[in-house]
Amino acid sequence: MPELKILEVSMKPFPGMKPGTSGLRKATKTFMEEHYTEAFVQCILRAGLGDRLQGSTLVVGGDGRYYNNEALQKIIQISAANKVAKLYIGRNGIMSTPAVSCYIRKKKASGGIILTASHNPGGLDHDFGIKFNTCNGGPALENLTDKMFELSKSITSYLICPEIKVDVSKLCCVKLAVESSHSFEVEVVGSVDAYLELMKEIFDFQAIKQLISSGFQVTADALHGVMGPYVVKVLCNELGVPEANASHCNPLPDFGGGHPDPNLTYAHNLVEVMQKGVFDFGVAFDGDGDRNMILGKNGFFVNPSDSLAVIAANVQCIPYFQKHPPQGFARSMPTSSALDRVAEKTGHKFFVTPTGWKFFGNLMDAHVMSLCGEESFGTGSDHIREKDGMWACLAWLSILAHKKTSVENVVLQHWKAFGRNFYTRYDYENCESAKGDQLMSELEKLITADNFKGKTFTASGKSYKVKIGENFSYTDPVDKSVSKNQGLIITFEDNSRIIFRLSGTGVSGATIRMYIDSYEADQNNILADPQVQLKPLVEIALELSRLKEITGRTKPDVIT
Ligand code: VG1
Ligand code: CO
Repeated sequence: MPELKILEVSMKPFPGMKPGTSGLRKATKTFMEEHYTEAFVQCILRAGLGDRLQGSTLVVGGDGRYYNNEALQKIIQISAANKVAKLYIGRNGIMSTPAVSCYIRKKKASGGIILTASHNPGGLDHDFGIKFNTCNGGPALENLTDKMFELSKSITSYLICPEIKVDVSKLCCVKLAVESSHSFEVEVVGSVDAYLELMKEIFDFQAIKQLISSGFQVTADALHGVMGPYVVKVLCNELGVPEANASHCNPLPDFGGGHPDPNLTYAHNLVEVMQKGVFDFGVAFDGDGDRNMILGKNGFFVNPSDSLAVIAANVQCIPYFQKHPPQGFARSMPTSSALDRVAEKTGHKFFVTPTGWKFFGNLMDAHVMSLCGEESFGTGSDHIREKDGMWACLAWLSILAHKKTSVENVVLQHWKAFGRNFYTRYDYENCESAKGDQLMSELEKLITADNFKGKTFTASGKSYKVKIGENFSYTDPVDKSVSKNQGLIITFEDNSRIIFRLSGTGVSGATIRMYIDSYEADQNNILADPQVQLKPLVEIALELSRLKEITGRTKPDVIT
């Protein structure tokens, strides 16, 4: 077999190749620019793997969005030229983010590359993205993504074997000989198999199957993202959910024109289906399968922060946690404090991290934390190092199988036992970048000034006295690295919080996120509507931030 040639292709560095909260996300057309994807992949390999690059093994997956396959072939060609030894690739380039994490760990791979912009819409006129995960299966930490960004500013060439083309539509193992006697292997693997095996080790499939066969009606919506095949194999084939109850399970390059984001706005289809009162349980997933939204009968919405707290309070329903009792719990800073109360009552260690899953990995690797989540519909445990949509769905089904009651009752019982955190998030998408920066810097000045503490604000008849105003900074307890500027927090005397952050996953302009968290211990009040209950704090937040004046926005795009 003649050896395949390695070419060194010259190029000019691209500006702004800075990975955000989760990978590099840009307009698809940017990734399609000549040399763009190649340059970033070269930066991942060189900066992400360093001296472990030669002879390394990588797992490659993706959510099937537009440009997935072109980018995948480039990764194959560049990996071969950079002396990577082996790639495991999900069939058709499809493998969810949690499944890639699972595969990296299972194969003891050096890392993985995931072709996804997650919940961002896909297509020629929308977004594409690339995430890099390290050998623990988790997203690359900031020190590595910073290295990638630094390299991207000076890189002037990349290595590629342009002759290689692998048919990824069939399960196969291709061995290739590359220039200077390097052997390179590509194995196309089933997207679901290894992941399904892991789920079977964690959950009692028999118990869930029994629940479903007893007439408990489950419906799932994959929003045309990567989860289609997982829903069919795990929920339908294994657990007996009729395929007719699984919607949008064919992955499409443009997600059928929608946002593959499982929230009340973008997964409104599921909301409407659930409101009809036929199904007992509804679940939707995001584009790359790491997020989940859980709904109960008649559309009862489980707030993601509550979902995390409920799972934490019911770990005994999950066999995995019986074998490995949870070490500790963690949430991201803007997530509601519902989990804090569970940790306090159950005596678990507890951590608050900045937004983004990468901050949880160190705590898990150090065995001090094993269950965590974010308000943005992400929940997971230390079975892998990513948030995991299907895992959350199965955790809920396990709890329901165990308690033999409705989703709504499980949540109500939780509020009765722990009190309720009223919570909401407002997203103002696509604001002008300069306005977003202005809002944050003016607000920071205001809330960190000496005279801010102790001030009282009143709106709609309720008053709140400031306990502290701060810009959240995190020191990783394991590696002691410091992450600054992680969001502005105003905490009041009753521990209610107003939080402002700029999104790190948007592609153009600024997305301003405003989060409101407020605790209610009074049992007579726990059924109130969060939007009514939180109105005074929303008004105070809008007043303090001058959001309307600065951005001109009178309404958020999404309310959760
Ligand atoms: C958002 C969420 C964050 C999540 C991140 C990645 O980030 O708020 O909680 O970890 O998306 O999720 P930001 O910076 O836009 O607020 V995913 O499903 O893209 O991997
Ligand atoms: Co995602």
